[in-house]
Amino acid sequence: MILKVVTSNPGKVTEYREALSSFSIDIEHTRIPYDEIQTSRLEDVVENGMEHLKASGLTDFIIDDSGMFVGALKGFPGVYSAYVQRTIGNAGILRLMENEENREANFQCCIGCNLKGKDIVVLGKCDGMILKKETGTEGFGYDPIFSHDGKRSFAELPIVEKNRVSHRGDAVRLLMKEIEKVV
Ligand code: ITT
Repeated sequence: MILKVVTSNPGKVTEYREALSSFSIDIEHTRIPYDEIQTSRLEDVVENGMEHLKASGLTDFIIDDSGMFVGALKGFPGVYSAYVQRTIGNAGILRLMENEENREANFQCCIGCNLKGKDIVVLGKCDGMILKKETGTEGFGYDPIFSHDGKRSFAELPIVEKNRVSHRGDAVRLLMKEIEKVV
């Protein structure tokens, strides 16, 4: 089976390729821009994106909208994670978290999958914390400042290990349970 992963982020593609290879699903990186509506729910962004892509004739694809939600910042950057990463970046988040003892944060990944004419939407989660400094060189985005175990950042984990514990890995496992019902 081949699934197109529609994203501008090559880091996501690498993670999907690794996570789905054990299910004999091949990944085709597809870059088609689609509007990301401004809303407080990742699922709304994904459902809207799927409608847009299906209307353009695309089938058998995955899209992914993810966000990092920081407790002490009342869930910020959350659905604004892409904009915040592009503007203030990891250094900006660390500045906002200076002198903050509550480091609790979570990552969420919403996957929308269109397969054999059916739509599946799942939400994966990973609880963790914001580190005090950037660490590691793997991964992308917020990986150097996010840790699931308080010890190593996501950017210090080999991809197989990140997929085992991450929001995206969790979402893929939920997705596979649903795909098994469709195929
Ligand atoms: P597409 O929307 O084109 O798929 P994007 O990178 O804009 O790519 P998102 O909107 O889902 O993706 O991501 C929001 C931000 O969160 C963005 O800056 C990502 O780099 C970051 N992000 C998403 N998943 C992440 C992960 O697993 N680790 C670290 N940062 C992540």
